[in-house]
Amino acid sequence: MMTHLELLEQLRQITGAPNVLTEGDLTAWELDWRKRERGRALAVVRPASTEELAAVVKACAAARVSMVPQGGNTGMVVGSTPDASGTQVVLSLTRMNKVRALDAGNLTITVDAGCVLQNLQEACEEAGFLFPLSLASEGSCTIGGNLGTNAGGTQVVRYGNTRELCLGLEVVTSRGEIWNGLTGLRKDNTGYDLRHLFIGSEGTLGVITAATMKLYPMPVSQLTAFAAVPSLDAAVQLLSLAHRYLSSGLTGFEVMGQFALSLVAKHYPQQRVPFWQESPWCVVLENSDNESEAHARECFERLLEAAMEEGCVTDAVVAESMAQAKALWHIRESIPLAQAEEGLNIKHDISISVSRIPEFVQETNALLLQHFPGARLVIYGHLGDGNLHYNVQAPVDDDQARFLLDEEAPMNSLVYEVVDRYNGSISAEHGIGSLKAEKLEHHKSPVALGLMRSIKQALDPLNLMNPGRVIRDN
Ligand code: FAD
Ligand code: 2HG
Ligand code: ZN
Repeated sequence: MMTHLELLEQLRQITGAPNVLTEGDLTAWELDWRKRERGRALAVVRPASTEELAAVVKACAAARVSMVPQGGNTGMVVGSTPDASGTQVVLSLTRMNKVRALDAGNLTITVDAGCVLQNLQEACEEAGFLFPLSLASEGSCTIGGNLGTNAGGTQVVRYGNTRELCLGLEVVTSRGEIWNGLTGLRKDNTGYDLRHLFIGSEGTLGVITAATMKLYPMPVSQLTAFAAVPSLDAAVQLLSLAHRYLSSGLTGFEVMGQFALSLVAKHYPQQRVPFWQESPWCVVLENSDNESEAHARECFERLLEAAMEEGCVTDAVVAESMAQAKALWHIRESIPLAQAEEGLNIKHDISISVSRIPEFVQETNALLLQHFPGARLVIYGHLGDGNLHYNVQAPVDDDQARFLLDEEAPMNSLVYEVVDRYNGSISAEHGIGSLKAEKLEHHKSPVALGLMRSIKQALDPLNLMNPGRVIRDN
């Protein structure tokens, strides 16, 4: 068997020595975004093409060295960083970042997996199209990572998750073969749809190297409103009205609790956060219109008038300019960053049916505060999709590290037990990674887990692709 030193030499020959990092400060690749775990890599390898990546995977497989695919390293569940063994190779895709082709007639774009999401959005915009995937991490996350996690974000209510935006993939398998499935076909029933196995597999089945994604016409007008709502019930009522009044124009519907907004006001005082002091909940909503700005405004005004009449909105602002719209969205997008400023925290990225969310929050809040007095609830998220970030910050003046060590496991059990009773999901959009791998075993049926293990065994028989993530080896 090849030694590690021999493998490193081979990797240098494939990618060039400067693209095999073994020394110096590797924090950017070894520490996860939430600073939950620090790993140690045998090497960080940065191939420039699919062929180079395939050769790297082949070499690692021959040496029986496991690999961790990594894009922007913005994942929330410790899935893209190596473990602490010093024996894993990080496959960093960020040098593979080109737009390969844009087919305007077919409304598709084909792009390397390491392309940063924002660059992809901008390339589409320059060509007059919308690529609707939108996350606060878009300045650094990659389309490969988005596909690997099946990321959600703020436009799912209209355009779906990353999975719904993808028509084809190119993948390097765990054996180092290249599968070219880059079709721009909207209909193709020729056997199992392999693309769907790799999407959301978090690097555990193979490495996504390119993708063909759907494009949409750029809406003529995009209007944003920020509304104060008296309760979560009122927010759900507003959502129903928004579906009715805006129909497919409704492209974003996010809810934000008062404490979540107070963190933005506290850590980013330059941002002017409307209504947070007087309202327990706020909603940011977006109306995209293909007719005209005047039409978009008219629809929004009718919606907000009806909502105020029904008492589900107490106050609202509609952005007057693109800059104002951006500022309102920026408030929402700053919540995870403000939470990170506040300190280490516990995240529950859960989904349940929209109509049951108010009841779920009321019940879980009461249980949680009974068992963990003083815990501070940071509740916000993609209400339009039934996805809440039901997060928890340590009590004021408590030691955060101690809080996580002692309280995270029992708190997760409590929250997820309620999620189960509501037939919900313990991971709506962030995935499983290593943080939730043990939990998955308690929340999936033995049949589902058995099928997942069979897929893993078939596609990665040597368990070299991101081992221990998603489905554990036991
Ligand atoms: P990484 O973090 O590098 O990797 C994530 C996972 O995908 C890992 O398991 C990794 O092994 C795998 N992977 C990476 N690249 C590939 C590849 N080419 N082939 C196969 N597997 C691969 N997520 C949401 O869903 N919605 C949000 O609204 C959202 N908002 C966020 C806001 C902030 C401020 C931050 C920091 C994160 C947010 N995230 C959100 C989480 C994160 O940005 C997404 O999960 C994103 O899709 C990860 O992309 P990445 O390139 O950073 O992937
Ligand atoms: C968001 O919606 C992201 O802002 C991050 O998914 C959520 O930090 C979180 O819990
Ligand atoms: Zn989210």
